[in-house]
Amino acid sequence: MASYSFLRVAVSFIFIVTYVFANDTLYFPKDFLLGTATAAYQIEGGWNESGKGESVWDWWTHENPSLIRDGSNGDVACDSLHKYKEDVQLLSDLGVDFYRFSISWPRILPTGYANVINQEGLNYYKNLINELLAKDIKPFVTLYHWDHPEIFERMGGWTNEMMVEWISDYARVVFKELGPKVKYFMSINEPNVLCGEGYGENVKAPGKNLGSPGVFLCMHNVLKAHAKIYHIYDKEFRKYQEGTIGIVLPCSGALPKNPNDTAAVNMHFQFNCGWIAHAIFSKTGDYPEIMKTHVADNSKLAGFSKSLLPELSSEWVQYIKGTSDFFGLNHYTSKIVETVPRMKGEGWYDFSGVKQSIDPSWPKSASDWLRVVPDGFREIIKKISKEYDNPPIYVMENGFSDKCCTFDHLRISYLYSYIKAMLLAIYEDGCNVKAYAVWSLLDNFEWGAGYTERFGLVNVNFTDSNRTRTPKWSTIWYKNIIATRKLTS
Ligand code: NCW
Repeated sequence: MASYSFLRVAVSFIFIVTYVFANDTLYFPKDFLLGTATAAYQIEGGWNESGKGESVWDWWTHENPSLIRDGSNGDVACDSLHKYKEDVQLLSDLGVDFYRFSISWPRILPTGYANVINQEGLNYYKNLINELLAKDIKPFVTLYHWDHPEIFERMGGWTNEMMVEWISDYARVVFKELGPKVKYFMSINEPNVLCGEGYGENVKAPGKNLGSPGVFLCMHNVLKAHAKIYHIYDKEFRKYQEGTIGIVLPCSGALPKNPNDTAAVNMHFQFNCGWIAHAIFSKTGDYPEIMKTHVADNSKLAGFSKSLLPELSSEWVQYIKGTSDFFGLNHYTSKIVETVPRMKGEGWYDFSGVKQSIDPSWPKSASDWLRVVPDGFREIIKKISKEYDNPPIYVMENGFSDKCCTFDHLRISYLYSYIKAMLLAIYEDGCNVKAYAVWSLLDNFEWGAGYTERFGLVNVNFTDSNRTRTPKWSTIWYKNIIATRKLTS
């Protein structure tokens, strides 16, 4: 009996392997979801229309045009506030299963607070969702993609723990108003980038430039905010709305300089991905142990009497643990890492004690930070799966930037190699990846890079007041992938 079962398993295995890998073709698993992503400030425009209040990004770009590479802003962006029907038609032509977009908090709550709801702003999202559903496209809604109401920044923004309450009140309004038609929510996009570049440095709004202490404090409050948002959904809405909710983390890959230096890979992971992920997805919760020790030691060496990493009380550790139904992963690129005794630099990443570099032969994109390293994608998916007991992984962003062109063959080859790496992680490594989104549907306002770096499947003409959209070659390529549910070289 036992040997029969073994034979059956072996034959099925050979069949699956032959089927999947024949002709170098990889099929997407059944029920796998394919989509694209955008974010409110990057595409909507209408910065002071529809009763919207001022966001921190409105304020930042208006105050500091010299900090944006081309001096631009998101005042009009892709004008999706007015052109959302055209966007949904593009999505429908692509054939996507889902569309990930974010809600502008000050468009719904112009004063920031939940006691004044802007019906016109709310209607914009209701109309967008209805349009998507009419075309059989699932809305994936991010509550917060960095554009909080400016009023809160005057009170310290994410360095003020009151943000946990303010964003929770906002989340409750979104769940109540939009939740009946939305089954996939994401709380917060990329805490590390928000806190690192917006609070530690002067690269993104609000440009607080507070160094490492500011980053640690911001991350601490963002983590608590996420947990509270999750519990609100879980306790007050899930029963009636039957949806899912998770956080989206930016996890870059790491390849060791010295093949035996697994410590460097792990250290990089814990400081990059694990910082938030360990508290939410691990069995013990809390910040990663290695991070607590390392930051405490380095804080001492730097002359601080207490670790710069704030402590999570045992109540908070319990409250935060388990607060994500899926692992939302944004991944673009990787680094080469090596262990060094102690970094002397003051940069916020330097606290990790890992030296990062790149291989100059890795193909470039238009973004300094983005090199093409598909193996790193497979590795990071494996690491997340191993570290957190194989959670469902939703890849919520992956994409490539260039400067122009509708014949975007470099984007196609990037997407091909990354999707292949992901499918190998599923089939060969047993990882539980369930969804994948290309960043982005449209060329859009790329934060500090303005309109100089383009991530879109669809070209947008930013000099034309109509913001004409022209699908690139990658649209045709991705449409074929979605239609056939397979990746062929
Ligand atoms: S800036 C950034 N992005 C781009 C942005 O358009 C989107 O809104 C974000 O979610 C594309 O995806 C995210 N990420 C900054 C990543 C910096 C990572 C540095 C990695 C070094 C290895």
